[in-house]
Amino acid sequence: MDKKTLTAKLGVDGLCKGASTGIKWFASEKTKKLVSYSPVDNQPLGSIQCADAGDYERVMTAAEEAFLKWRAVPAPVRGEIVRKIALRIRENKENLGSLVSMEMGKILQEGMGEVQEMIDICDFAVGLSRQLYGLTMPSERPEHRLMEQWHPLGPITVISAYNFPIAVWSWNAMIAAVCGDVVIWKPSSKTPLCAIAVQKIVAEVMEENGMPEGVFNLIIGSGRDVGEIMLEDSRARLVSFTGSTGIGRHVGETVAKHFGRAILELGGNNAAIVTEHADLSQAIPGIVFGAVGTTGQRCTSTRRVIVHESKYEETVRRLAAAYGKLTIGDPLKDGVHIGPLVDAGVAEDYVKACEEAAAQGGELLYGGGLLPDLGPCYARPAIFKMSADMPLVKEERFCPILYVITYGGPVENALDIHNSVIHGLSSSIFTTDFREAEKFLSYAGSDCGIANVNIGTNGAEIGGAFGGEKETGGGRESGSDAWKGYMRRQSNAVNYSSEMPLAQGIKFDF
Ligand code: UN1
Repeated sequence: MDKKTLTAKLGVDGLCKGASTGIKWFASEKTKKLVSYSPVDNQPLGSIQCADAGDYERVMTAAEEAFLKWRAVPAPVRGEIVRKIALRIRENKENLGSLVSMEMGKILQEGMGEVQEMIDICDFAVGLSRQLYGLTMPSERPEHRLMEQWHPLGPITVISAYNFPIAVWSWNAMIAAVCGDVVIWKPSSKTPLCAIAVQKIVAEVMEENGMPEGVFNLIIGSGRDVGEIMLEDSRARLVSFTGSTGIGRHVGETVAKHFGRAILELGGNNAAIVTEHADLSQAIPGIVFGAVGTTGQRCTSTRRVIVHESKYEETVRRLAAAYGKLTIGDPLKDGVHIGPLVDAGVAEDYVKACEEAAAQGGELLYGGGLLPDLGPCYARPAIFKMSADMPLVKEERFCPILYVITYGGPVENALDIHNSVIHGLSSSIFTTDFREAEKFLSYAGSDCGIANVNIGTNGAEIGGAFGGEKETGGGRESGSDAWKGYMRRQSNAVNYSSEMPLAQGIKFDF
């Protein structure tokens, strides 16, 4: 489908307004217009009249009002609404997946995969809506009941990044919605149209089902006009932020000042360990997809390969051969493996990263450089041989540059290198030796939030809690019991005796 037809179909053609409380859209006349460019052909895809502080206030007021109604809807009924949202997203899977590809640049397969993640988290949330369990505990006092309940938290803010323009919102918003929270979404200014398209689909379902305006809200505006205000606003009880460690630190500090909660999904410097017992027929495809999938722009992308010296030659030969077979080009075309980077700025960062790798003594093993004939955002992925102590290896660069580092001796030596970076998001080990695998998974193994065996670092399923340690921020979202972060826990003690005994056996007679 051509650009025009697709954007018209999804209602993101023409000048879109930057704020929405559901089916209502509005935006200040005074703000700048934001033009969204497609990195595929470097042409404008659409434009937005940005929201300002006044628009944010209107959104937050609607959200607060909606919260009082939404929290009163029984959780399984909220789940039923989410089920209907999932059905509508299913109907729009191809359109949304294509828009993600056009606006962000990831290949259509991955664009569709992203929409699939949305569908999956909706389905998960539907089941969850009947399982927001609290525990009951035996009371130490006679004829007393001790239990806990989970209550809706309030309005929450989701600030998402360009690399997963819609899925990350859904992991937060669909869980938050069944929990009874209302959501204000601030998407990346690099991918606003994807957010508008999703907001429209969701708003339609809410309207059709007679649900209040203000449960799902969208705000597109600059950091200066709305971003800071959102972070400082204590009415938002939780801020879920996905982005860089640098900005995440500021988000965490600002939210902490008003004792808000923050879920921080920040950078990663994810490594795959390839041991002397690795099956390279698994390791190579896992590493290749990990390093060049999404053109290296996932938080979970593989940045480092820590390979046993006995496997170095073969690993490098096979990696280079695999890279040589990859097709770079229009992400919407069949057979293309690598689309463009999101914009020319990131392409420039990539060139700089390659220059730094070489300047620090890295040896270029494959690729590197931009492909200007295809457009300003296309790049050929690079593999460098590096040593673990080179400064660049300790940093996250959000582009398809892969560092191969060797280790000798037992797997513990690989683990030392593995854990020597500031981030702690995702990790993997390729081995057929169960002792090595178990060491990697043990308390003395990987220090990351995600640790995989014979699977690459990226492509986590929604069923697990997603997030990481250290300067990755510590937050968890998506599956498992991550829902607890979106609710308010309350411990309850109930006395059904006619006495008034105190806990801890205290006597306080008068
Ligand atoms: C991200 O890069 O911000 O695990 C999220 C993965 C995806 C999500 C990545 N499910 O690679």
